[in-house]
Amino acid sequence: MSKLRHRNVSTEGSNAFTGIELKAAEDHAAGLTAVKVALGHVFKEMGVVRSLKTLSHMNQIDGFDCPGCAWPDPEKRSKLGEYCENGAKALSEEATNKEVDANFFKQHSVEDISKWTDYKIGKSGRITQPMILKPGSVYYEPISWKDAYQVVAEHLYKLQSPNEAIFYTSGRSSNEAAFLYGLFARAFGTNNMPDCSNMCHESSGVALSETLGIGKGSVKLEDFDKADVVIVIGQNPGTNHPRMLSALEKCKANGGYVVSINPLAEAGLVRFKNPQEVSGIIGNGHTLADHHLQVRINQDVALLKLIQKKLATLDAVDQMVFDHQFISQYTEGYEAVLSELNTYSEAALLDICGVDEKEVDAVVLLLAKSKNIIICWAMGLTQHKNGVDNIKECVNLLLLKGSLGKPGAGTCPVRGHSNVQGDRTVGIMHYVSKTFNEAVKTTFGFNPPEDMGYDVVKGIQAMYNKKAKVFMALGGNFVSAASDTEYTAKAIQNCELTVQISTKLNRSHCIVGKTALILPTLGRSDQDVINGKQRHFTVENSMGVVHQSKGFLHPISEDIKSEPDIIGGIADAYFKGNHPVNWTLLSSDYDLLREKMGQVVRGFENVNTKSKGRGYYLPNNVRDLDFSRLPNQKAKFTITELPIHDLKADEFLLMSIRSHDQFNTTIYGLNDRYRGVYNERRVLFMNEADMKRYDYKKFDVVNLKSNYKGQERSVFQFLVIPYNIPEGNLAAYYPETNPLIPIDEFAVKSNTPISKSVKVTVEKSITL
Ligand SMILES: Nc1nc2c(c(=O)[nH]1)N[C@H]1C(S)=C(S)[C@@H](COP(=O)(O)OP(=O)(O)OC[C@H]3O[C@@H](n4cnc5c(=O)[nH]c(N)nc54)[C@H](O)[C@@H]3O)O[C@H]1N2
Ligand SMILES: Nc1nc2c(c(=O)[nH]1)N[C@H]1C(S)=C(S)[C@@H](COP(=O)(O)OP(=O)(O)OC[C@H]3O[C@@H](n4cnc5c(=O)[nH]c(N)nc54)[C@H](O)[C@@H]3O)O[C@H]1N2
Ligand code: SF4
Ligand SMILES: [Mo]
Repeated sequence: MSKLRHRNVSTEGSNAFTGIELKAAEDHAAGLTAVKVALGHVFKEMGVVRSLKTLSHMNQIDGFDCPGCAWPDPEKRSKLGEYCENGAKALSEEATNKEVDANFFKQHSVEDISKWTDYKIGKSGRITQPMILKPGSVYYEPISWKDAYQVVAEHLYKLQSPNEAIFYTSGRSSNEAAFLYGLFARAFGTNNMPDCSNMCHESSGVALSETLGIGKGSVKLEDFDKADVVIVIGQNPGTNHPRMLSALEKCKANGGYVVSINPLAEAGLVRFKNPQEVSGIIGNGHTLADHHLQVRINQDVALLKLIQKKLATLDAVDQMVFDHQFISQYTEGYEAVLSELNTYSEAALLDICGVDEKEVDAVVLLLAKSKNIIICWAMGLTQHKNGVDNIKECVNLLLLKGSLGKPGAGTCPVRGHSNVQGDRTVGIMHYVSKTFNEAVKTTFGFNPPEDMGYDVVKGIQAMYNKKAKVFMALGGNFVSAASDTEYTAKAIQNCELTVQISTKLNRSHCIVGKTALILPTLGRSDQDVINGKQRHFTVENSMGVVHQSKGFLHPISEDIKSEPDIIGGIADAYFKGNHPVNWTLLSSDYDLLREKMGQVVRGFENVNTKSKGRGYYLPNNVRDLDFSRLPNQKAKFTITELPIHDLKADEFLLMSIRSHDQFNTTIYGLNDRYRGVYNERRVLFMNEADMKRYDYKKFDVVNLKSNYKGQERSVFQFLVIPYNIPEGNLAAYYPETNPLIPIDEFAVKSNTPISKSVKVTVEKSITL
């Protein structure tokens, strides 16, 4: 447990064990257990009547969008309920009856709270009133909204340059809130808008923009019904996007195949029982993944090159494997990629990726005869030093097969937070878009700044070096989510002011600047009423559908405000009427806000009307096979290199992953049911051969260390458990392992921390 300056707070909380139990890893996802577990969580937090009523509105047309992941809703919504176990958990977490109020903060100092586990902190409840932590104090005190806004305004005035302020966003915010927040940051004069996606799908955005001209995926939900093959690579949908399993199921029902590429044999991809079908409840479910390629951590480029090389050999015979018509009409760089593949031997690639050759060959044959291929991916590809290249190799494969811009084919980066894609679309970005800025100028009458802002990593470094002094967060849990926890904590503590606009309590409310504010906000499921009229907002899902979302629950407190109202309040206090934008009007009238958004953001014209009902698809050039935005008006094949890790003899590659009972830093519970781990998060998944080699027994207590550029970082007290994971690879949960990830180790071009390939050593813990 580490102690930090000016308040004696902990970055980690308690690392005491909670009573581990292991069972066989489940070989299927969903099924009746999922329904039971889901309802158990919801009833406990919300009560039975309130839960059932609320759940019946989730993901329904005219209801509210699930606060969980960004997976889209189907055209037809099931009356039985259109949500999964983890959606229900996300709702119960947000809509809990428990309150974090002034009394709570009187009883618990930030020092005390910080020593709790993330699980315990999160379970405290919903924050019900604005609070301030004054310099030197360890107890938050109540503050009025007006005074809170004034505190922010005064700190902003004191800055020597607008670039000393940082405006972070997490992907739960609505389009309206994110647009207004970005507008305020620009009006204030900075592009310092780091976003959770910098730690998430930024590598996808960079790779897809460079190769295909749009930083988003191209498939629609119905494409899964038409695909010959869906490849799921570096993603664990059974836990993180559970309703995606229904889409995979449909693909298979229509004769398609599913291929999983993952160091772990994740439950959802192996077998799946659909609780909405009787057969799913009483039967055994059915196999989802027809092939599982158990790749070594971060050796996907080797595997993808091997697959392409083998496909090229087959194509050389009859020119029937690749889509040569597509390649010549729409792409550039094909010959270069093919000759680069020739520089590798199949044996070498096979050896590097560690996959069984028979399995690779089976997949190659399948791909050779398939025309419509979808590739889905998530953090298993993006969070590596070569995250951008990982995705470029996926694009190469799709280009070879002409699997873009037609039904049943395309790119599918599966997004994390429910509106992370929308937040970026409406202007949360640290880089500068000339067209966006010009539209802001025309619509609002001020000049947005033109210098590049900080992303997450650069923002942390700026705070650490005291170049930034005010940190504001529209949602999220920055300290726990970012890499290099100790460094990040110190960076935050260097700030003069930190402001958290939050629904629930988390560690980032304890590890704060000299002055800290908590501004409580409405969640997805809450009714947003002003002057007796209910407002709704819009979100964009992972497939570019913009639709409306309308809360259902009466808010837990009268003293909570909507995100736009809070941003408007801050902007008003800062500008005091001396600005071309009427912030009070714009923030309170969402219809007006949307109208203005339509004048600035491409695809948002008439969003007020178009977003009603099922919503509408935003423009997507890949769907139209229009690559005119790219330098040579062609989609681009790219050449990538194999990643080099230079592991020392005793070093492992560690991936930090999510358990089944968490949403990022929010811990729903202590079980990882699908992997068979119960009542404990401090576990280290290790191959049995490695355990033998290093003489580890099940439940041995170990510490993990990373050593980059001579700097040692450690986390303590993890229980070794034998698991089906490639030799030399390890897995443990995020955020417990974040202190091991150096701040300056991130993906080339996207700056995404290397959360999935951290070099570590393991040592037995000496317990006294
Ligand atoms: N219930 C729940 N849902 C969530 C979240 C949550 O925490 N809980 N988080 C949301 C967010 S923000 C996001 S970004 C997504 C995250 O969704 P995922 O990316 O599915 O989440 P992770 O647990 O990080 O899992 C990464 C997967 O990649 C695999 N993997 C790791 N390294 C490699 C590699 O080198 N190669 C390959 N091929 N595979 C690898 C891991 O074994 C694991 O199966 O989920 C979203 N949905
Ligand atoms: N080691 C490691 N680190 C990682 C990852 C990893 O796989 N491994 N994954 C990365 C990824 S993919 C992501 S996206 C980031 C996540 O980073 P963040 O988005 O910063 O973290 P979350 O845990 O999602 O934030 C949860 C908090 O958001 C607040 N919140 C919830 N709903 C709302 C809302 O509607 N409005 C507002 N204003 N606040 C709300 C609550 O206070 C809650 O405690 O973490 C990254 N960090
Ligand atoms: S798949 Fe994602 S969006 Fe759909 S109900 Fe589950 S958590 Fe919510
Ligand atoms: Mo994410």
